[in-house]
Amino acid sequence: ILPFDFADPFGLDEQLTDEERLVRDTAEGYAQEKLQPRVTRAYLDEDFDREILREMGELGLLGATVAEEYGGAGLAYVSYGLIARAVERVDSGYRSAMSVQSSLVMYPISVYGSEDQKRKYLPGLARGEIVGCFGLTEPDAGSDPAGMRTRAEKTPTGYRISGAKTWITNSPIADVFVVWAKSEAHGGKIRGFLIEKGAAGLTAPPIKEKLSLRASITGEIVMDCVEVGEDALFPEVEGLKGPFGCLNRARYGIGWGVMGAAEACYTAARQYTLDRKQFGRPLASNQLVQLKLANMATEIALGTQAALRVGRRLEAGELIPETISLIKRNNTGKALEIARIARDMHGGNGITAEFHVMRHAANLETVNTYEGTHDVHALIIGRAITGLAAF
Ligand code: TGC
Ligand code: FAD
Repeated sequence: ILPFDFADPFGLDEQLTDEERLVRDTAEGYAQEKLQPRVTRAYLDEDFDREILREMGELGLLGATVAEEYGGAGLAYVSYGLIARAVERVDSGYRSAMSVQSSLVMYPISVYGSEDQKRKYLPGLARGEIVGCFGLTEPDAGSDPAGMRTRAEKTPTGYRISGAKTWITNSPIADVFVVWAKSEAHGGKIRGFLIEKGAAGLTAPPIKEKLSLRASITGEIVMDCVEVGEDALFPEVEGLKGPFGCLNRARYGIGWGVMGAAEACYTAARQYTLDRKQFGRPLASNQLVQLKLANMATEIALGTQAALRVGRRLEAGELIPETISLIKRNNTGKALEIARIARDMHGGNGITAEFHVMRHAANLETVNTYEGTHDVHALIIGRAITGLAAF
């Protein structure tokens, strides 16, 4: 009989390779030493420090799965997941910045882009010298991106793009915008375009006063007859499978990332209830408290194993989008529940910035909504179970 490890009941650590442990330790070290000390101020001030992307770039944490010849780290999917988990242990907003740059900007350029696009953008994005954003959602097309209104019209030299995207992570500080639009020249099919900051008619106003994900910067993308050349078009992909292909990777990363936030809340609640005494004994000696901790440990152990399984299948070339929906949905829902309960277990202290748990809970409200809401992922899984689309 071996002892129970409260922080890793199923021995996740033993299931990793030496390289993966090294990546994890690098990401954990950076997140705890450099991100944790600045997160409270950033959150309260609603400020995203753009330098963070440069720091992540220096450590090879951006575009982890992108080939080394284009500046990526050439790592496999589990390593990418471990980076997301380490960063989100500090704040979901910092993981957001990393996952947008990696999965929603570098990934599509690396698989849908022309050779020129790859050489032009990927090395700078990998170093964090340039910032990217991903524009799919519109004011009237959130869960149903097929309903987008943004249009690209053909011009003699390229395209003229008009429309508005909203809720776009990093857009106010972006240098390059991945924008999805219906292209008249391609039979109204959705196509991807790379627009550069400074293009005439392009603006990206911030969305202020968020009560969640405050250490992440969010904005709109407003395109008023923005002219781009033919070289701005992703040549290799057409239809919604373009953006969904990126979302598969980002949602997978979220499946890992939220487990980091959940672990932060669980370990904080464990320590707090061991240290704090009421009725003459530690809070942790009460059955109700132990039940909550047992539930947290169980969900985290199951959630990380599920994320690892999906990661290993991706590494084997087995992409089953519904299994990604399963971990994005379930792990985020469980992490949100864990953060709310950890907040409760901290009593009055739990509502302060100093104890972090309420910040995680507030952040996870967004994570439950973006990249496909909790219910939309249920419908994706439901469609696969029944063969019937319910949306
Ligand atoms: P549907 O008919 O299901 O599919 C249309 C085409 O797309 C293909 N497809 C996929 N391809 C690859 N991976 C997937 N997961 C795919 N899912 C679908 C499909 O095969 C088809 O291809 P083709 O060749 O036949 O045309 O499309 P639908 O319109 O019925 O979809 C419905 C639904 C609900 C599944 C979908 O619209 C959906 O997932 N909605 C949620 C929207 C969403 O996730 N938005 C995310 C915006 S980005 C974001 O939130 C970033 S947050 C960043 C951060 O800060 O971390
Ligand atoms: P809606 O689609 O209007 O949904 C509202 C509610 O209705 C939800 O509960 C939903 O589950 C439910 N619902 C919708 N359809 C159905 C149905 N058929 N059956 C049952 N219930 C349904 N988008 C990007 O493109 N790029 C980004 O970088 C990005 N970053 C974001 C950052 C933040 C901070 C936030 C909050 C959002 C971000 N998003 C981004 C947008 C995000 O993807 C959308 O908010 C999300 O897809 C939901 O769309 P919506 O907000 O329009 O909600």
